[in-house]
Amino acid sequence: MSKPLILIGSGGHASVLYDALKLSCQNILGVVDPKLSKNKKIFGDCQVLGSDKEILSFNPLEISLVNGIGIIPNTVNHRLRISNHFRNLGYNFSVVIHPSSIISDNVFLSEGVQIMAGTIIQNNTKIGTDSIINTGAVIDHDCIIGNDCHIAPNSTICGSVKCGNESYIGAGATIIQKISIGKNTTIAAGTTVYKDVKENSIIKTNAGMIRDIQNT
Ligand code: JB2
Repeated sequence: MSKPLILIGSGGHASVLYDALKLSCQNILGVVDPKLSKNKKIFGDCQVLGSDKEILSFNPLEISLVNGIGIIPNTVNHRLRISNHFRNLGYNFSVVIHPSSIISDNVFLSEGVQIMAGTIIQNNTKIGTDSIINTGAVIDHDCIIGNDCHIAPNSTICGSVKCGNESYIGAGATIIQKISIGKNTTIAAGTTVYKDVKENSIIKTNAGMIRDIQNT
């Protein structure tokens, strides 16, 4: 039996996670967010527990956390900061899997991975800690997705792609087979990537071809 859960954050990403958790019949104790008043309801019927310090009143062995703060370019550190803070206090982060996703039995999902509605993940793929595989994304066979990545809605990662830590693959982007994407890289929405990308790059779209690689 899985542990009761506390969801951190109450923005758009958290609301989508809440639906996925409810559909998979998880026991959700409530949401923490410093901007919300305690004992109110959010997302329809979810209890607001208060600010992050409320988590400390729960034994880390008896609950799990869900990081509801999303990853958009330049914000990854905030999500990371929250995860690191609570892991250092002994809490763990639950894997979230929307029941409509299709995931091969031979896929490795690390702690805190979040798999949203309608995703497909094929055989022998590995997803790193806390990464988000967002709505309708497809990740084919033999891929390695690093830690703290966001594979945004409707993006397509073909077979045997490697994606470094803290990388962001924008909505509708396509990465063709056997490509390596370096860590901390942003692939803009709609871009098609045909060749390897160095770490710390920003790839922008131009009719599906790589136009611009800018080292930051
Ligand atoms: O330290 C914090 C904290 N800092 C911000 N602790 C807690 N418990 N919550 C925190 N927050 C809360 O995160 C904010 O008060 C806010 O409720 C939430 C961020 O919400 P926002 O809607 O701005 O972003 P998001 O992270 O939910 O969604 C982004 O990323 C998703 C992946 C958006 O860009 C979405 O469009 C995207 N789908």
